[in-house]
Parts: sequence; structure tokens; C-alpha cells
Amino acid sequence: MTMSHNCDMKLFPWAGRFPGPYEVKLEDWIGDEKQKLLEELGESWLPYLTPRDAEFHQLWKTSYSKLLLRKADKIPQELHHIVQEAFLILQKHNCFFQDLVRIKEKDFLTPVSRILIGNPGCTYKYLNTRLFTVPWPMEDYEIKYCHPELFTACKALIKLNDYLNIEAVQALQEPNLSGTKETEDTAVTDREQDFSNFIKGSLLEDQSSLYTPRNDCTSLKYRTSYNLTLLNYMDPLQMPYLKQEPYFGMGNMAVSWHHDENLVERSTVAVYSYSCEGSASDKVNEQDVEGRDPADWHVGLKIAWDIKTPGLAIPLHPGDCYFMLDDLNMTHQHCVLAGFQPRFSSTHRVAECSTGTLEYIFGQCEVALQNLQVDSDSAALSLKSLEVQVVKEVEGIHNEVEFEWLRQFWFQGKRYRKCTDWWLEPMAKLEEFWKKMEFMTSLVLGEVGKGERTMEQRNEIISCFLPLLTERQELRKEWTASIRKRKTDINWMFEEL
Ligand code: 640
Ligand code: NI
Repeated sequence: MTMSHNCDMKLFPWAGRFPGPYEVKLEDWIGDEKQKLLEELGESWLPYLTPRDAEFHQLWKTSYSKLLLRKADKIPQELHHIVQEAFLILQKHNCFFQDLVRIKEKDFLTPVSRILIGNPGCTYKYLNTRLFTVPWPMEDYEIKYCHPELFTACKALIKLNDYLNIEAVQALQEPNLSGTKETEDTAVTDREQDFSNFIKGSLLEDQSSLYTPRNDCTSLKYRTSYNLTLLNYMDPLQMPYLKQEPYFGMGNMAVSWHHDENLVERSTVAVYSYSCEGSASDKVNEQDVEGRDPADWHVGLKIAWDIKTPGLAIPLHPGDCYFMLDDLNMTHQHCVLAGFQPRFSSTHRVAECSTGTLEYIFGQCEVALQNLQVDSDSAALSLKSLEVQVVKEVEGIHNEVEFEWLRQFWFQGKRYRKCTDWWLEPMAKLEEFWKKMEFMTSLVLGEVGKGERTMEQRNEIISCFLPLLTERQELRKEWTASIRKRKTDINWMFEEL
């Protein structure tokens, strides 16, 4: 059968020249070793299993047991209703955007459009792109949304978050962790035993923490307390070309093989999947056709660095949820295989945000600006200290606020204004702090130039200062090139339309 992705060159004149992620050369981001494996494979494909295969459940149980599927009919109808409504609201308000990510110094536009929703002030960085949360309603925060519907949508997603959190805790407490229905086989693999012990360990920990409450980074609760969700949307018919899955021949990919980045170690990722209902005529009826049904969306799984164990393609029907428990995201890679219908997903995560919250970066700015003093008479600004350690730290924070926050935020354009103006005020503050830091840099340069110091002192300051300035200069060049390139790409699109 033919897939309906024949690209309409009139609609997509830039297809082929506009570098989509589908054009990421494999060696660019998986390394030479994997590339060699792929070459060795030659024309042949590795085996993978779907529910059509007799050994599917056995393989799931032995090699993919930390992938848990919760089918739609096990989830409260009311929750389905509000969450699906939320997706449609966000889409109606044009809140989904393709990300321009950066891999090995090249920019790629993701075929999937996204929006990040979560704790106020939290961010999630993936593939060198920092996304900023649209805040979901939380106690003690007053959040103004651009439309009452957007409040409704964010409220629905935090409800889903609570539900998935409870489900994940329950799943992790399950003594015999297994994603599938029980079979007569009760053999426990070493890995499962390890995992069971690990859970017992953390349960004991959890109880002790009842008496000594502390922010225990290893506890089970911590690893399921999602602080944000990354929502995805893609309509395959709108995509001129989707990359083909290269190892197993699983067909069209919406998201290629990867590990999720920047998560708390061993934390669970929970995904709600909503592919819109299609017409039955799309369906392949033959039961004995090989491989996965191209009409259905699937999550694909493989063990990293392993070509012996077959891969797995798990169909996702509207409203199904899956959980990547414990270290599954480290030991395995996953991909998203496109079906025929448009699809939304909400992927709940415990983002590692020790350096990724507004609170954190404000704290950093405060540290840096402590080195600036105002003369009470003349109001002239000067530096408190020119000690190497101090100058280094201040210039490091200067780079951090410029490249991790301000440029990341403004590079993404006006997308963050769609739902709420929440980020605008803190960003303006950060810019103010950054301006002061620019002035502090000029003060250091001025001091070095004065010539009051011995050669030795000057060399000491310069040798700690210069690498950070050079880094700043390099990063500025890189960002400018990125922006120039993006503008060129956009011009290409409109010139030919
Ligand atoms: O069921 C789902 O909707 C699953 C979504 C999913 O797997 N999301 N994963 C990520 O958002 C993610 C997190 N950290 C790193 C990368 C990604 C996804 C990703 C992978 C590859 C690319 C290319 C195509 C640009 C190379 C983009 C995004
Ligand atoms: Ni992922």
C-alpha cells in the first residue's frame, strides 16, 4: 500500500533545501561506531516485534519490562474529556511551535510542534534549546492567562499530571514489575530482581523520610514528581517528508531514536497519547501482514548498543498512556512512529532543573552584582574586588544569563506571549542585570588598562578573564550565525510561495 505522504512541492517549495531534522546525517548525532554498525547491517533490517507476533509479550516482559502501558479504557472518562479538550484549545490558540534545535553546530527544525507547560519559572533544555514553561495554575501563584480557555487547558494538564504521578508511584511499588499481563512464566531476571530490591530500598528510605523530612534526591516520590510536561502535536499529512526508521524498517518516524535529555536520573516519563480517530478505511485488514500497522501511531523501543535483542513497536490508540519507569530511558532508546492521523501527546517529566529555574538564575545574578558597589556621594559604580576567583565567577554568570536565558528566550520569538505574559517581567529584570554585568566587564577592562598594577597582577587577571570573554565572543558569533541562517530560511520560504 502507498502512504499518503507524497510531498506537494507547491505547498512546500523549500522541501529538500530547508534542512529538516529528517536530514540529520546519522553520523552527525549517533557517532561513528553506530554508523559502522549500520553499514554492517547493509540492506538487511533488524527484527522487531508488534502485538501481531506470538513472542511479543514474552519479549516485552524479559527485555522491556520497565515500559508500562495503561490502555485508554483504564483511565477515567472525565480525564480523557478534559485533556483532549485542552489539546484542542491549545491548538486553536496556535500555542504549538516547531523548535529550531541545534545538534553538533547545525540547526534543525523539529517536525513535531511543541509547547512546554509546568511549574512557574521552570525550564527544560533539550538539544541545546531551553524551553520555558507556560505556568500551570498552582497555589500561591497568580497567573494571568491571555484567554480563560487557556486557564482551563493548563488546569486540565495539571490534573493529568496528578493522575499520572499517582499511577507511576503505584506502578513502581508493584513488587513484580512487568508491563504486560501476567503469564505462567514466573522467572525473574537478574535485572528485575535488582529493580525489585531497589524499590524496596527506596520504600524504606521513604518511610524514614516521614520522620526526617528532607529533599531526598533518591526517593521514589522525587522521581515521579513531574515538574512539567512537554506537549507534542504533529499532523503527518502536513509533513512533506518524514524520515524512515533506519534499523528495523518500522516506517515513518515523527521523532527519531533518542534518550530523553536533562531528566532527574531514574525518573519516570509518563506519556498521554491522543491520536485523532481515523476512518476505518485506512486500516489494513490482513492479519498476517508483516510489521507494524502504518495507520497507527506507535512508540518504538530498542536496547541501546544492542543488535541481538529485537526491537519493539507498541501501538498507541487514542487515550493510551505509557510510562518509561526507572532507568528505562538510560538503558533503552525510544522513537515515535507516525500513523496516518494527527496526534497530540503530553509527556510528563521530572526535569533536572538545579540550574534551570528562574529562582536559580536570579540567585546567580545576585551573586554577580554583589561585586558592584555604588559610591554614596558621586553615585559612581565600581568593582568591590578584582580577585581572580571573583572576576571569573562574575563573568561566568554574565555568560550564563546571556546565553542560557536571554538569547534562548528571545531566539524563540514571540511564542511565549501566546498563553500568558508571565515571562516578560522576569526577562526584563534579567536584561537589566545583564546590562549591569556588561558594565562590570568594562570596569575590569578599564582596571587592567590603567597600568597601576605590576605586569604579574595584570597577567593574572587577564589569564582568568580572557577565556571567558573569548567564550562570550564565540557564542555571540554562533548565535548571530544561527539567527542569520534562520532569517535566510524563512525568506526562502516566502520568496517561493
Ligand atoms: O510519545 C511521545 O510523544 C514521545 C515523545 C518523546 O519521545 N519526546 N522526547 C523528547 O522530547 C526529547 C527529549 N530529549 C531529547 C530529545 C527529544 C526528542 C527529539 C529527538 C530527536 C530530534 C531530532 C529529530 C531533531 C534529531 C528532536 C527531538
Ligand atoms: Ni523522548
